[in-house]
Amino acid sequence: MDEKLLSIDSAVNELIKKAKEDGVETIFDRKENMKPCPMGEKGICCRICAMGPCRITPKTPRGLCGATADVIVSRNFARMVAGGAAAHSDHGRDIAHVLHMTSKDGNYKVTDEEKLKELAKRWKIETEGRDIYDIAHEVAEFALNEFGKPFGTLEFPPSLPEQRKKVWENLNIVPRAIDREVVTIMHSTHVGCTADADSMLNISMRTAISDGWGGSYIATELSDILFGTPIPRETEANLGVLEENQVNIVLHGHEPSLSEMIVLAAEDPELIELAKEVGADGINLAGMCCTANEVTMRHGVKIAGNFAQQELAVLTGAVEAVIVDVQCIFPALASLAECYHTKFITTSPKARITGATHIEFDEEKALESAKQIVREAILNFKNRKKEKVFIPKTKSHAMVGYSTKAIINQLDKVVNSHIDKPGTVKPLADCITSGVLRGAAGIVGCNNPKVKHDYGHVEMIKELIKNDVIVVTTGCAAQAAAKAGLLSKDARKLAGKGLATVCELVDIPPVLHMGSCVDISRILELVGLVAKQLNVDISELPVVGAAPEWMSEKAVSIGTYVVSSGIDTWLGVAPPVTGGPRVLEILTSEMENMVGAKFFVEPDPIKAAHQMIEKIEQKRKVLEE
Ligand code: BF8
Repeated sequence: MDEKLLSIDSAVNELIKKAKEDGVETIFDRKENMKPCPMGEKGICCRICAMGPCRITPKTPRGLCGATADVIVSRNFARMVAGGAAAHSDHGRDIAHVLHMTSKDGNYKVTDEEKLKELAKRWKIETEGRDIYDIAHEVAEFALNEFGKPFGTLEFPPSLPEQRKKVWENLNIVPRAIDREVVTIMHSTHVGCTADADSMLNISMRTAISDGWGGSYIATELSDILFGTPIPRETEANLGVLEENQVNIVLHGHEPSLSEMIVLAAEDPELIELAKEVGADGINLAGMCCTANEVTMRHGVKIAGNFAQQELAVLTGAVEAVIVDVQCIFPALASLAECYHTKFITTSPKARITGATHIEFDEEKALESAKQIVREAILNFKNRKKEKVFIPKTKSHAMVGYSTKAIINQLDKVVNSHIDKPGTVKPLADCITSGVLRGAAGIVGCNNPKVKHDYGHVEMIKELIKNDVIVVTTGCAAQAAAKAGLLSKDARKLAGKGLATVCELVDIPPVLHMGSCVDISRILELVGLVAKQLNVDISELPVVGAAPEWMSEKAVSIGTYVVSSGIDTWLGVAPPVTGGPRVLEILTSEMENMVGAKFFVEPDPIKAAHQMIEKIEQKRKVLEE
């Protein structure tokens, strides 16, 4: 294994070296020995019933039931969409339950009353003269109904252009209730149901749309109501944010209902005192993966790293606890933590991990629960072994927290109030139509050891901003950008002239951090508003998407709803569909006729960026006609 080739991040390479010295294994070692199954890679292995597993080969071109390669591939793809949509949407549901739990004197409160009232009005919930918590509870009930209502279709937000809705109506892919779409996939992929790739992909699009414009959108809006709509903040990113003399707690996972309470608990004077009693200078929180995005954009909590760095945080020997809830958590953390003093604390019954310390997070007694967890971490400080500690120096400055509202606030700085109304995306739309900005790109998604760590994200972003394409980013891609200094206002020196000028005038970095993966709904909202401003469909905008290092089922759902929303999307890793020629044809070609966008697969991020720029220029021509 050549460490130099594994990451563009020096902190990662230093810690991979330490792993060797310490005699412990990480994902980078496991990757060496893992040979992905060639059948699985093409999507042509069917494990849906017990007659098989059936593998499609030239000798066995059909499964025992007669399913063709395309049927098998399309079912496997649909199940990935269902898994991803379920994870995002269940997160949204949990947040809705927390909103339902809010009270004036409780741990969970309404923070953004204005947003709550706006949403209530949209959903025709009375707001006049009512207690804010009565409104909150009714909004929560309305949201919860969106998951399982028996009749009607999904309640779309006003950012969805009418033209887009028409496209979906014509294809009969307007989602009904969110859970219903996930269940429909599980049913349709059962043995003896859908055996038609075209139909299977239509069902997949409908489910994915229910994630992006439904479950994820709800997760974002309700999180903002509960914990505040993000505003631009300064932070720092990379493992260098860990502190030698403090109790280091890494918050990893997704749902802000846990992390928000840990942030509060870590500010408790008694616990800070306890930290001092055990010999530390204080308590240092650092985020990992999407939880990092949630707490950094609302509190400026520093970012320890992204998906591929979770083991490396433990390897520093300076982390008292890794506290996790759901999604994207390596089970490997349990055995790795045993080699150090780190407590690996699971908190959700949805994600229990053998070998972890399980302290169930009780939302009814949220702060008390959070304090108990933080106390565990503090008491563990005494077990830290000085000789095992190595904290890399690397960290970068970053600006985070560009919610749509925050972006509009920034744009208001350049509005000539004699001509235009403030509070709209018009200045952004004007920059795009005038060509000062050539277009916009959403760079999102994970780390995947099939790609040199962070290389895909960082190189693609650099190439795009150099060519006057403004970038918005979420998830682990956002953290790669943060670590590479691309979320800093200084990064405007890497931007083309047009983008640099806009950044200067509007006082923003060229790459805007929009949050966690469920917050891709913020990107949908922004592009939807720009499309409405220009009275066009989203598919007509010079806007593209990419997931250069994607790996999760959530990313499959995201990619599918982004393309279904009319945004061409580039993947740096091929999805497991190459064994189904019809499936491949639909995803990479025919979807364009259906929804006005399609998937592209290009492992080289620079080449992909140029394909994206070419697409942007094609769309500009049509827009300018
Ligand atoms: O939801 S980008 S590795 S952390 S799946 Fe996971 Fe991928 Fe990171 Fe957040 Ni998103």
